[in-house]
Amino acid sequence: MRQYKHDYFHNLRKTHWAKFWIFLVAVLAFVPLTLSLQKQEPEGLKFVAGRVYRLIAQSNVQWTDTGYDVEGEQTFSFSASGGISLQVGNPMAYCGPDGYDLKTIQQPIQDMNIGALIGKVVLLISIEVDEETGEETRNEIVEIFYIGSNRIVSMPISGRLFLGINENVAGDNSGRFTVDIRLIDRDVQNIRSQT
Ligand SMILES: [Ca+2]
Repeated sequence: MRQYKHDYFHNLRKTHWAKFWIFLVAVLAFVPLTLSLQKQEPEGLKFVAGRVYRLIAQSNVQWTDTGYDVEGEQTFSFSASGGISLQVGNPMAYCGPDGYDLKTIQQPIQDMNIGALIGKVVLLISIEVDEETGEETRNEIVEIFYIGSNRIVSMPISGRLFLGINENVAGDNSGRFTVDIRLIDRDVQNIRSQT
């Protein structure tokens, strides 16, 4: 009887351990499965203070990804040149980085000239991929700001820097702006503000 009792509890304990291991394996198998549903994007390039970077803003797409990441509060000087047409074949629709002397409600920044150089910073929170359709949903915070031909801008948030044209219908445009951008050194900024 005593022996039977011992075997009984021993087997019971073994069953519990077996259940535990099955549970653990199931959990470990599930973790990479859920992680694969959250896509990651590679980090962008970083600006080094004081250096001048020459970037391009294409006019026939609304936004050009610069490939660079910025940090909130970083201050940059922008200097842009070049010319674009806001409507191919229309010689009147030509403008430089300050834009065309017209403001419409159908443009990203409504109180600035149409066609002007603008920028945006996109902070990606997550990319969720629908398992069945493969469709991606990007959860992101977007801040748009004005640049024009010459301006110093403090970044509103951290994220990927895009350059764009202050116009919604970009498909019929031609040309591009050349944009020289320089990260202003924080120490130099501090010295300037103290003097
Ligand atoms: Ca256009």
